[in-house]
Amino acid sequence: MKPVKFQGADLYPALLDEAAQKEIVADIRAVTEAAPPQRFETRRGRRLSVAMTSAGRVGWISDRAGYRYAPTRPDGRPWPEIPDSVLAVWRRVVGEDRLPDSCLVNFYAEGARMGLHQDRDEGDFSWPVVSISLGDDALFRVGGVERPAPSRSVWLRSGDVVVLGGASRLAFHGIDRIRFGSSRLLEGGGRLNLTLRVVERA
Ligand SMILES: O=C(O)CCC(=O)C(=O)O
Ligand SMILES: [Mn+2]
Repeated sequence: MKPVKFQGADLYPALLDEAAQKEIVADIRAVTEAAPPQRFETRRGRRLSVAMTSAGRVGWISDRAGYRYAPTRPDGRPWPEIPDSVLAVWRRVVGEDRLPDSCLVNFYAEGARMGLHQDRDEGDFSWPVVSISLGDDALFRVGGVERPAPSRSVWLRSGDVVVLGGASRLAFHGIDRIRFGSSRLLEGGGRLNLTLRVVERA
């Protein structure tokens, strides 16, 4: 499938059919049962509205010491493995040469959002960031590599995949809001976003 360009990012609308989405949701449920998502605190003591957990060799955490990738969960245990159904999406849009070592699992309940930011804590920006949308629609905003660059937003739907690579790898992006209850994929509503990244330099 050929992607659509949006603000330099590659957008694959409806890349995942319903069966593929359901398989991923079931596999991610096993991840969240082993490592329950939590609303991390920021350095300033604010709680993020998005609940997060991770799979893979390293996971993203935040606390009063700041945010970072960590080889273990806050309770000291390792992160669950990235499910094959999720790695299969990376294989389709990036290839086999290198697989991601981190999968951030973001859960957006009603009212959750994510401010404009860059993904820049990884050791190797030559690999793209692959983001999988599941569940409720989300208004995704993408700007430029410099913060003042104009930004535009697009509604992402369940099964859509976005790749931030090349010139867009360090583009500012965020989620303005979700349309709570717009999808029936997740029991109880909400949005699940999986963000695959190569964190460790080869
Ligand atoms: O939820 C999304 O679509 C974006 C998530 C994101 O940008 C991140 O976790 O860094
Ligand atoms: Mn991001």
